[in-house]
Amino acid sequence: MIDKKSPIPIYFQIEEFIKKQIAEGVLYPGEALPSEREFADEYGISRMTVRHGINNLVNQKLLYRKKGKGTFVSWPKIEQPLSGMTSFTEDMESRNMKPDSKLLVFTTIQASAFVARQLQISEGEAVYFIQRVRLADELPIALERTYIPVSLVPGLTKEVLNASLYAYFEETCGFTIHEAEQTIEASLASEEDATHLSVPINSPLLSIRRNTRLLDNRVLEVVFSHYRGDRYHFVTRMVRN
Ligand code: 16G
Repeated sequence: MIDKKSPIPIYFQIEEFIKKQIAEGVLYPGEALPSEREFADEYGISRMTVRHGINNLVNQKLLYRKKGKGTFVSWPKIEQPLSGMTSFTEDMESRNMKPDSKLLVFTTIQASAFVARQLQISEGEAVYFIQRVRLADELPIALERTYIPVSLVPGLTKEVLNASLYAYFEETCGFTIHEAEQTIEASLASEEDATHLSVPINSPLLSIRRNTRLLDNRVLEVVFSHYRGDRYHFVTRMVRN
């Protein structure tokens, strides 16, 4: 595995070796790496060299350290294309990950002026306020705050919110979800974000607002989501014209 006679630096060979083990699934996300000493002893190299290679992979975010516990394999980032309009459930299922939701709040409130403007309804109209932690393979990915006009979906229940909202809109309500406007910006985790997303306070997040419209132009939802910056990235393909 490690060729000491090769002109390729040994720390780099260690990096490549660990990367290969991750790619081939020998090492899987969340798994602890052998200690630097074990590596060094096994391949007859110095711990300094092992640390050099591992540090590089920590800097590339392929590995992460937990104080006093060791070095672990990171989870690959979830990639969301910005072309098609998908639901969280679809995003995760297309990656063979198990989507889940933890419902924190489900209540009916009167739309504030701000929410009313977002939903294009009158101030004071009844809206659902839903707060959910979205999980993939049991790990928290995003904290969503959703507002939906009650008049659009008067029959919404708690049970629906444990599964896919979009599936409910389309299959049960017979709606045609047509388009959305989405904004994405950087933010830092508040105490509440940190608690629900299992990240330290002030960790980088992606704050997303999505206003979704039905085919008849009514606004179905406005959703404010906080995605973990270490687990999610967006990809867009562009054509130059
Ligand atoms: C995504 C949407 C959110 C929508 C949800 C429905 C973003 C930024 N947001 O999370 O607007 O409400 O999907 O997901 O992508 P569901 O059908 O799994 O409940």
